[in-house]
Amino acid sequence: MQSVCVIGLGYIGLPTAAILASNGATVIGVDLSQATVDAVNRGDVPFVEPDLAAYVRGAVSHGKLRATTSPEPADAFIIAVPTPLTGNHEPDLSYIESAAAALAPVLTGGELVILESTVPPGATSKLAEWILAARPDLALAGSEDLADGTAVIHVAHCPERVLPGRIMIELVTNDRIVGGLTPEAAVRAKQLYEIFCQGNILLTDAVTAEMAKLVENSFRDVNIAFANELSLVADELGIDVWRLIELANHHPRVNILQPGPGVGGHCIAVDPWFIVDAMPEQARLIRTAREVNDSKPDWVVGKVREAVAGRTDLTIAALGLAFKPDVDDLRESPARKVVGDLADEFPEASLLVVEPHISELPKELANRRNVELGPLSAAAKADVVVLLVDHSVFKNADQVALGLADKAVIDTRGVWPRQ
Ligand code: SAJ
Repeated sequence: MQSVCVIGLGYIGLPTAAILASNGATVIGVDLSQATVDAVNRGDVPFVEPDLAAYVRGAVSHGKLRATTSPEPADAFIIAVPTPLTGNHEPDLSYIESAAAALAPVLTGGELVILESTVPPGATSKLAEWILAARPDLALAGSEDLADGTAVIHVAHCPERVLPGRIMIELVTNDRIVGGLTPEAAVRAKQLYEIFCQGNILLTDAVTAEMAKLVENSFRDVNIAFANELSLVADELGIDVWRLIELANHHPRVNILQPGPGVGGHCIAVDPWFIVDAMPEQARLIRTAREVNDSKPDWVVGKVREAVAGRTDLTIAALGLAFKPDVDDLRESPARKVVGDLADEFPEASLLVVEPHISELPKELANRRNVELGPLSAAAKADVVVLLVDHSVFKNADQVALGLADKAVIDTRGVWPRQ
């Protein structure tokens, strides 16, 4: 496997391209964005990820990594393009379809095509169909009744499972699952990942590999939904849900996760819908978990409504906008939804947002007359404090200086000592 063409130079594609190139492969990175292509060719990285810039710079300066806007011939292709959800919670595979259309003309036969994007079951087969529809002269390796001399391609799925912030480490150390449309495709994909992966590379079929990624994130979503449901039940009973969970977790076979204002990020809040969309009759628990977690921001807004008790001219401090602690990532963040809804519901109130990891509010909040970004100390003058993210800086805050004892406090993460 001398040359690899990586299609999609985002959070996964660019690190994968850079690590392959740093381990001796000749890599062509492909992205529709000319700005991304130019940045990579200068040795720059268009987003923040520890150590990635050094890998990209080194690979580009050694002539092992080059970026361009359309695929070029290579021994292997890795597709790492987005698979967003439509408004109806259906997967949008159009980026994969476009990638298939773009790479099909450069195939000559014998290539390995790997899909890395998170996808619904059956998408790897669909990818092969799209490629072969564009190139009827080619066939899938292992197909029955192949005429002598027919050029073939090998197609596999290898989902990424790295944690943003640790991508360059986890690409090397994590185990990987490789699912082939044929056993031979899986073996070939394993050989490619062996270039840089030191974890176990586990072989299976494509649909099982597709499901493995979705199941990992759905498992977490269902378990967080259980904790979020308990928070509603405990609130009605007038008991402390965090103490309840802490006590129950003393059982040797119980390990309940933590409730919060909802589930965010671009993975756990999205991937379970791929299973629900594929199997709506069977995936009842997975769907309900999504609904429980997605309804939690409304519940938090209801708690603020109770605390406000009809007053209009007041200050509400919202602590945190990120989707999880100690990051600046606001994607799918439930905190962001809570703040937007509070701004709508309390137009007369001043909303102070404290998010130490950003320097300006996201557009939909920056446009609001009654929302401003401020320092944590400013929360001291608020009437109501809503803690939405368990950032270390909030956990360690001086509660006396913030005057929390004299305010209505809605601590959605259970970080402050409770009565
Ligand atoms: N959350 C809770 N309570 C908890 C744990 C998490 O409310 O007890 C919330 C967080 O606040 C956050 C959301 O869940 O809003 C998701 O955070 P996370 O830390 O659980 O996961 P992600 O989205 O950063 O990364 C996940 C990981 N998947 C699993 O742990 C199964 C990661 O390994 C995957 O690579 C990543 O998704 C991905 O790319 O799919």
